[in-house]
Amino acid sequence: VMAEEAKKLAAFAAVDNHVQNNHVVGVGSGSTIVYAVDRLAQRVRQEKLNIVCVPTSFQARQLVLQHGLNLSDLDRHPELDVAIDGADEVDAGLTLIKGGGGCLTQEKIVAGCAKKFIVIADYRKDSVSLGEQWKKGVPVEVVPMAYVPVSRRIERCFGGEAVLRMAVSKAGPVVTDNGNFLLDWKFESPHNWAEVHKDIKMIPGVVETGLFVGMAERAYFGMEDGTVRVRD
Ligand code: DER
Repeated sequence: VMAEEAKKLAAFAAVDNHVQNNHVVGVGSGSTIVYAVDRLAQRVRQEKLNIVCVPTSFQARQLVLQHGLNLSDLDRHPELDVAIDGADEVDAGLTLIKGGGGCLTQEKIVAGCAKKFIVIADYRKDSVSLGEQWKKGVPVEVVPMAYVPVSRRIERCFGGEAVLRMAVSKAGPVVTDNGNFLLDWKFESPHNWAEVHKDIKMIPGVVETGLFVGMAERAYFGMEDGTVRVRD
């Protein structure tokens, strides 16, 4: 099957296996999550499910509203039953690179508030180690005034290149939903991702990294042969 169908397979499997009546559901960002929101809306209609959704971006908020799902937030629901989100790459130990869509900060906050964090992806994200398939690097959200010193510090301490993400449909840099800039750190070798995440997070000016270490409970991969592979 094509990648889009594979995304749909993973999304449906995750929603069907992990969302129950009266659940508070974290809704991720990106393209795969669209299929999950479709399925949520379908199940709400068919099963008369009573759920509320906490979005992780303006995009996710629009998806929830457009599908007529109940919109909520962390003020009302600081603890979620389940968060479902995509990933740019998943390694054998369920460490993720996220942030290809620039929404990593709110995604990580919501994922961290959920009892279960479930990842949905197509086969192109299914790697043994990070960097095998995803070549755009690790996104790092930074306070705009600090992006140059932060970029230099990352390159000096960890190698590779940390590049300011420039917008396509807007002049200048991408500005996140939180009003910040993004660096894409194109690392050159495998790292101890838990360590490098903590080190980068401590650099003054860094808001969040796209390394999700020890957060995901399970990943569903839609495969090319139409099956769904599960990684715990
Ligand atoms: O930007 C993000 O973190 C998205 O969740 C991304 O990691 C997955 O987006 P996709 O489902 O469009 O591949």
